[in-house]
Amino acid sequence: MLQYKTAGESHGQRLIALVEGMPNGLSLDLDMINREMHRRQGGYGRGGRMAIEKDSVNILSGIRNNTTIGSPIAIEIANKDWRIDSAPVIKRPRPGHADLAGSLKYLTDDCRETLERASARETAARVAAGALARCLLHAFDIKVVGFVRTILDVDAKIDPTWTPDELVTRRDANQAYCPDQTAADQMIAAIKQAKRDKDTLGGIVEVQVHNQPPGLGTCVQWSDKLDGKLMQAVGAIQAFKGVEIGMGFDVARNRGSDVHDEISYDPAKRDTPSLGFTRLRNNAGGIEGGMTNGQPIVIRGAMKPISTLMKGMASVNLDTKQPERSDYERSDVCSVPAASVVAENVVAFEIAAAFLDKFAGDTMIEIRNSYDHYLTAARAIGQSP
Ligand code: EPS
Repeated sequence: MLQYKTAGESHGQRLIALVEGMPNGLSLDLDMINREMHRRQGGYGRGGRMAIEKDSVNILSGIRNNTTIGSPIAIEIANKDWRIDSAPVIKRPRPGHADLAGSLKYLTDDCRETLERASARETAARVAAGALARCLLHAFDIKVVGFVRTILDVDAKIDPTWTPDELVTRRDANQAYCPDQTAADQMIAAIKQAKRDKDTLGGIVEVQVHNQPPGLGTCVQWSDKLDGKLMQAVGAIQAFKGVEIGMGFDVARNRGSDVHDEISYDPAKRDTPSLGFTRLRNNAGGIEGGMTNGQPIVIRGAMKPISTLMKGMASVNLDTKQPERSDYERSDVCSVPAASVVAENVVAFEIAAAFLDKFAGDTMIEIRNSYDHYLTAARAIGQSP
């Protein structure tokens, strides 16, 4: 079973990801992993902290000559801004942040006790684990691409015929990480205006997965359903308040005949992930019954605006209980582009985990054999032996 945990505080010594369940024999693409680390630090709307940090991974265990040996993989990312012991106390909780809920939970009048771990700095460790897992997906030509779909009221127009490679090229052409350049310009203008107004912005990110086989996930046990796992992974990113797959909440506003994706068969497509079972549309977002159905996975997450506002919001002082403006610390104006990198990589991790659940083995050799046997058998469904 592929799984990971993270450790580390925003201004602690370092961040850690511990990944367990990677098979033996997977060669790691460290350049790709560090590119993802770098992308997560970027995107328009980031604040001063990202000028300080230079995130890159140091893999401490589980590899030999950049190839996995089957043991747990410990990854560290250094925090240059390490000053947790001297960082100022925070007495005036920021609405929307973990400050107040955490102070009530941990019985403290200093919000820093909570915010250090609640901080989205921790997503650097999630990206490291997810990018590591992508090395496995790359070995099977499975592509995961994340991008910004919406910031405030600016919606990107995404052509459903764009291939994953096209999406990546278009996305990487601007600092909004948005494949629609016209929308990207408007998003950047909106972030500039929010900064002038001492305010913050949220938005919607989308992740697509292409070329994965059908049958990942399961309908058998609620806790193993792939849609549930993906929704947890995306919904657990700091500041995310909503997740939808495919048509999402609009399924509730339409009739069955307008929602479900009718099935046909095209023998010419037998060698694609659909195994020949084609659909005219993909409202299901690639998952039916908790399992991949051979269509691309489409998942979106809604991020609230950053809760640290330069102009503050109404709050109370935890000592006096008197009304005061919430505390302001150096912060981002909008980190939706960065969050799209986080979403992309946490989704990649869940797909890799589901892939290893289905094609399990101690070594890449066994996993590849299992995958090839499955595809051969699946293409022969309905044919007499
Ligand atoms: C964050 C506050 C800011 C962000 C940080 C998340 O950090 P600082 O308080 O040090 O200025 O820059 O994000 C990161 C450090 C990061 O790597 O993404 C918060 O309170 O969540």
